[in-house]
Amino acid sequence: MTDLNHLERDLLTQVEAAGDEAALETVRVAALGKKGSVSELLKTLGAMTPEERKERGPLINGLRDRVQGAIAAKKESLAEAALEARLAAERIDVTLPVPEAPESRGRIHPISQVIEELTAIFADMGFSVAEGPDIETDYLNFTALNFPEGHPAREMHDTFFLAPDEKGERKVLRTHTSPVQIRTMMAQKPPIRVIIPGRTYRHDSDQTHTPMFHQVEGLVIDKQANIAHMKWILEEFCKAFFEVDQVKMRFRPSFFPFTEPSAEVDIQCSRKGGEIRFGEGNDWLEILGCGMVHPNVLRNCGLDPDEYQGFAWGMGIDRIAMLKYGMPDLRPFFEADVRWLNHYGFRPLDIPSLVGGLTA
Ligand code: 2NL
Repeated sequence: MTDLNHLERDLLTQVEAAGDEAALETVRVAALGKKGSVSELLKTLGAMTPEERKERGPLINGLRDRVQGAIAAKKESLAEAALEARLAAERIDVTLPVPEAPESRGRIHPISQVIEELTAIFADMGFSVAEGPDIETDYLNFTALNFPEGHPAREMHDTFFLAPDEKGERKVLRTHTSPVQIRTMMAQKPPIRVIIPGRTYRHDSDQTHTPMFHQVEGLVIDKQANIAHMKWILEEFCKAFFEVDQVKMRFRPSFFPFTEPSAEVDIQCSRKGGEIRFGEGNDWLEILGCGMVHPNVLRNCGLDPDEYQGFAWGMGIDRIAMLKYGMPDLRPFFEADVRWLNHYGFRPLDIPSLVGGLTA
């Protein structure tokens, strides 16, 4: 009797003391396993007389049931405690940044973005985009554009010439996008309204010049296309590109071989603390050159200057990108540094459109 009481108290104390499921399992095996203390007691019942068994049976079975019950209860409370501990220890950090969606990873280079912006603005005014080769003939790059023989731009000093071919012809890396306008005039009948964005090359390299840079030129040819149309188009372009409601412009007489008259165009700006703003202030900034297409150029393209006239303009894309987006140095444009691109680049889905503002 007292042995059974003693064993029971002992087992229940061990169950209570078990700190985790492994310790509890050890206690269970020691009591209820094949050779466990309680199992051994149960085995003694077989050798007893019926009277003895009648008396001892319920006591031993009772002991087994209570020990089993205590183990089951302890098992449940240990599992609960383990769950509580996990819940207390594990945290979801809701402040962790969500990774960018695959379709918005990567960055669009500012030059590409600005070309898209220009295209959206001029497309809205009925212009299409023309393209041409980077390697041009001397004729299309210079002669057709009314550059006289011996003009300084035709010097080795300024232009990248390729080795002469079997006919002795020296191709050039185009020094402007104008040859594409020549190609356009030779290929299609007016009215013509095109812009030509693209890579251009000059033998020039310093803080503000790279040997490869980008230009956009525009061309309008029609029977009556005149300077008033040109001024309107350029003003609408400047307002849309710099995203201002009004901007004063200044047309200064200038000279280009391919236009007559020619002008350089400044836009109104303010400069405060190194920051340039457009459409306000009393300062001026040169942004493009333009003019009425020279009659010789029209003739070179098979157009009769007495029937057709038009205007053209050209500007540096790299330069207007720097101005608009406040990029102080031109050189990183061409260094393929992902840190710079992450800073100044654009998200792939920020596609410029005039609907709801160019860069909304
Ligand atoms: C500038 C000035 C200009 C043109 C480009 C042009 C093209 C043809 C005929 C006549 Cl085919 N003109 N292009 C006209 C005036 C100025 O560029 O400063 N560019 C950066």
